[in-house]
Amino acid sequence: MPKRALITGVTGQDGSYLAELLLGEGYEVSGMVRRTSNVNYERVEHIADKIRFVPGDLLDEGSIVAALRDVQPHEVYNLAAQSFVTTSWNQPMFTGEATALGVTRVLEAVRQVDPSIRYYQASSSEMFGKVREVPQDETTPFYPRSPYGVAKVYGHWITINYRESYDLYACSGILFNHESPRRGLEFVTRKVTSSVARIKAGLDRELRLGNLDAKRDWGFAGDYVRAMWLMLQQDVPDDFVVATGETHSVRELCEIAFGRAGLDWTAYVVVDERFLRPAEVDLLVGSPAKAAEKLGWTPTVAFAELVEMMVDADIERLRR
Ligand code: NAP
Ligand code: F7E
Repeated sequence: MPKRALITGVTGQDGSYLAELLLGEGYEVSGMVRRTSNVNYERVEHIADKIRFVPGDLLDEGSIVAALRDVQPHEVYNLAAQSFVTTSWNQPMFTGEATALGVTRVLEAVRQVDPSIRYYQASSSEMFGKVREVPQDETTPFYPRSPYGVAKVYGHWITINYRESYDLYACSGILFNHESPRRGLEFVTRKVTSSVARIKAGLDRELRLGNLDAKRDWGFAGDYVRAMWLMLQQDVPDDFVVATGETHSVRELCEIAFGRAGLDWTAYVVVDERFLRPAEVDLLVGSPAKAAEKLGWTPTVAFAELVEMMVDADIERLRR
């Protein structure tokens, strides 16, 4: 009997990589999708015939219960969220509904439909915000700096609370930034690599960015979804930081990305105040020691390799 998994957020970056991984592990994979006026399954187009899509929305408890009753999963990966930090200041209520309360809705559905379902919660390094220690690990106190970060702290603690209250197998993965050629265009890595491709092709002449000094621990999304899966294969549920242990600035990102295309980034990048945030997270760097020790997880793609992979993919995409 193959195992069944339900992924919320299957149309997103991580959902697409996780679906590939689970199909490769022999799972029957279902993906919860919300109604939108334009159907956009681009990231899962290549595996769409192998995934069962079920309707549902994080804002609608009944639809999540119905999806669980329908799929009868052994594992639920809750990846759906309003995930763009900037948008969380423009839409703080919606971000709270989806990214915070949405977690309770999924956990409640699991508890009611089948409490033996194993649950993964997509928590975030944004919870560390104004960091209390360097590097950040599973015991580092949280100090979120955006409505998104605050919502993720709620999601993290409600996951732990449901584990402790109802004995659910529920894990929270505190994942640091992870990127890929499938990353949304608004996030800084993809904004830079897609712009490099357009500038190289003569379609654009400049790239406007915000804070070039911000530092992030950037890894490859394909590596990070394996950590999610490993968390649900253990004897006891636990929470894990998933990171590379290295940190780099937006400036370094620009240097490598433009350099890959034979361009000098200083000739094209313009700092634009419109992209500064009301409160910034200056520095993130995680310790993946617990994930390495207990899950046997290590990242396989280094920062420069990741950026170059994304630039190459964006150049190839434009060429096609
Ligand atoms: P993403 O590309 O933005 O994907 C988000 C997914 O959530 C999309 O499939 C989206 O569906 C879905 N979604 C949004 N609102 C929904 C709603 N109300 N009901 C149902 N589905 C909804 O995000 P990602 O980068 O793959 O990240 C996956 C998860 O990990 C998110 O929870 C994110 O906050 C978290 N996370 C990400 C990172 C990272 O660096 N990528 C790090 C830590 C944590 P549509 O296609 O319909 O919009
Ligand atoms: O920003 C700076 C910006 O939007 C990274 C999400 O997946 O990872 C992501 O959140 C840094 C910030 O990602 C621009 O100020 C400069 O310091 O790529 P980002 P994020 O905010 O770190 C975490 C772990 C998540 O959980 C989130 O879901 O880059 N930056 N100039 C810029 N950022 C953007 N987007 N655009 C700029 O022009």
